[in-house]
Amino acid sequence: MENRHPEKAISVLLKEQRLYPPPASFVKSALVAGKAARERLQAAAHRSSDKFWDSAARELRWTRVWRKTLDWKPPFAKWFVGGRLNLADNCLDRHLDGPRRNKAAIIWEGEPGETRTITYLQLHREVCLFANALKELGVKKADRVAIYLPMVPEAAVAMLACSRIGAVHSVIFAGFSAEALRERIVDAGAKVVVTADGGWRKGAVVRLKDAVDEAVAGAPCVESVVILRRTGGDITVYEGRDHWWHRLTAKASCDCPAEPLDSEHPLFILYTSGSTGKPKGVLHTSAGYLVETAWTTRYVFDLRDTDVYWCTADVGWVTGHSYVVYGPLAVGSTIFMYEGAPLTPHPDRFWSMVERHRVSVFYTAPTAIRTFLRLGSDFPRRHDLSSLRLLGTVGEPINPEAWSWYRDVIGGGRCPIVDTWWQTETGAILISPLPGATPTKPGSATLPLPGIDADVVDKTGKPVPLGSGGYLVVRRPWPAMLRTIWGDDERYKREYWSHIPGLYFTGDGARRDKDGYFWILGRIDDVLNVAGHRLSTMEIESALVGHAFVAEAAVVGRPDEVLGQAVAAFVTLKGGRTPSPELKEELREHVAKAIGAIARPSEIRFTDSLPKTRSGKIMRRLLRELATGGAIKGDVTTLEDFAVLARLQQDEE
Ligand code: 7RM
Repeated sequence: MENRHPEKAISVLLKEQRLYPPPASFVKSALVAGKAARERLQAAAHRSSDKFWDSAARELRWTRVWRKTLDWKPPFAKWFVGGRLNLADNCLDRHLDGPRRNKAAIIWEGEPGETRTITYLQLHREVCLFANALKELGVKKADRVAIYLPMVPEAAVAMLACSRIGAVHSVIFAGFSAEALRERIVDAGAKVVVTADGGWRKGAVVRLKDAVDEAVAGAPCVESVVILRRTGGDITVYEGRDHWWHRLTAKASCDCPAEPLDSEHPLFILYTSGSTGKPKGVLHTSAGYLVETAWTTRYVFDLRDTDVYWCTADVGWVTGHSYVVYGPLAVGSTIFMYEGAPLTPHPDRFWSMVERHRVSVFYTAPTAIRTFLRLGSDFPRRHDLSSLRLLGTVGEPINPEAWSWYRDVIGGGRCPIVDTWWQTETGAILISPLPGATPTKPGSATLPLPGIDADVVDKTGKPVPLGSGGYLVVRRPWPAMLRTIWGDDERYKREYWSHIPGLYFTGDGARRDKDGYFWILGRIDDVLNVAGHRLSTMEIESALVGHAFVAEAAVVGRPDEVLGQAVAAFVTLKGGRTPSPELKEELREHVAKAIGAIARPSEIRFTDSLPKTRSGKIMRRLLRELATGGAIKGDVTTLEDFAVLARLQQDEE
């Protein structure tokens, strides 16, 4: 790719000057309150990161205490060496001796509208039953179990049942096709697949079992399929191979001691798309992962026992692993979980749920926020959102326009926003405000959390001066980091540890401002070079979205004889706005004014939607190929809506 050299310093042209101190009412009772408290934590972690993580680790229940905090043989890390614990024990059993015993662990709402509340005691029982059912199917320690379920409580039950007996789960997002599913099942060598007859999405049933049948036909490693009855639809049950969840658990004992597992026992594989070809199976292990997800859940979301916490991510993504299931349950929180689509049956579905369940902490993705912004403020304003006290975002840089709308319309101006930067590979949040202690700037993930040594460097690993752009790296290992790529240590070394000598390379470009705040510029592949100027696609997009008519924008570079690269922008308009040549011109000028003439798009294309992955990330690679006039090549299995691609290609003609 031609854009891999931001060491020349990414031109940083957008100026976001606003600074929001944590609201005083929030600071009053925050877990980390005020700058001094944050600096004390930071300093302690800096003096001895081992001691810092040791004390975080002591918050968990261990069956054997670790000998050594970190064993680092670059690039392979082991954390809490010699220790033993069990994740399900920490997420469930540990809470049963105190007041959390009968507290709601999960409050769930299905898309058709039914609700369920499951206490910690009940969840523990369900997990034990299902763990015994897995054992009955021959699942042993370290065996892989594929989970292909909708957002129902049983998804969490299945994950926790695996971790209870030391099986390794591989959750595959229920929106993936049979082929994507087969590829992941085979790569992991899964023995059992856990699925449902179907799930509800946008008022229709997604036929999960059909996809599993097709996938398993090409996956000889699979011995058994477990089917949860969710929609009650017609499916084929293959005698001998297939088992109903409710039949297995009806026969199972509810007595299932949690298996004490080595700190480095593999916990899960999660596939993430690489830049080319085969998806990467990111491997996470037990103790370090739980120590850091629990710590960040408590302190980034400032969680207490009275909160109702809602992270809108699907369990098929890392956010669903770390911040729907493991982190929140480890700290004994009440999780709200929703099965379906955000606008079903009405565009105010989310706000109605916030109101009815009194959600207090809400964590979602910028793409969702932009969707709501586009629909207008009337929908949230119909509901009482006063229960909210903290908002979070993850997944992409958030443009200041969406940030302000989120703060004012959803948060009523009183909720701090935590913009959390992390990756499937990092396992836990690494860069984020502490909501009672870090002043925020719209669009910045602010500062690395205590214990995290992140930096912005050039190709040789030298820090770039404040204000310039470069590569986002992490210098020292952290407990929840990936341990390898499943079955491919070489790829692990190559992808993460070979770009910049001795440092973990995130694949993201970033800059730090004069206060040391981190501004994520997006994937390095998304950085443009226009006439020798490094431009961040995100900054141009942000400028476009700053125009009153624009809902969403995606910017890519296309080769240009004169400029090196020319800026091509794909733009969707807000409801009621119509495309016109005049508007194109206006938008080009708008960008030139906001950023500078250098960033003025050579080309603007209006479209009714953008190609996205199912987690909401814009697939710029596809747009780049379109803008370059070429055919779409390479992996499109992660694309959410194939019709978008067809429409975009049609717009061409
Ligand atoms: C959690 C998750 C990781 C990539 C990462 C970034 C981008 C994530 C932010 C962000 C700017 C953020 N895992 N990213 N969070 N960019 N600000 N707060 O999304 O593996 O699916 O993606 O997402 O490019 O490298 S992920």
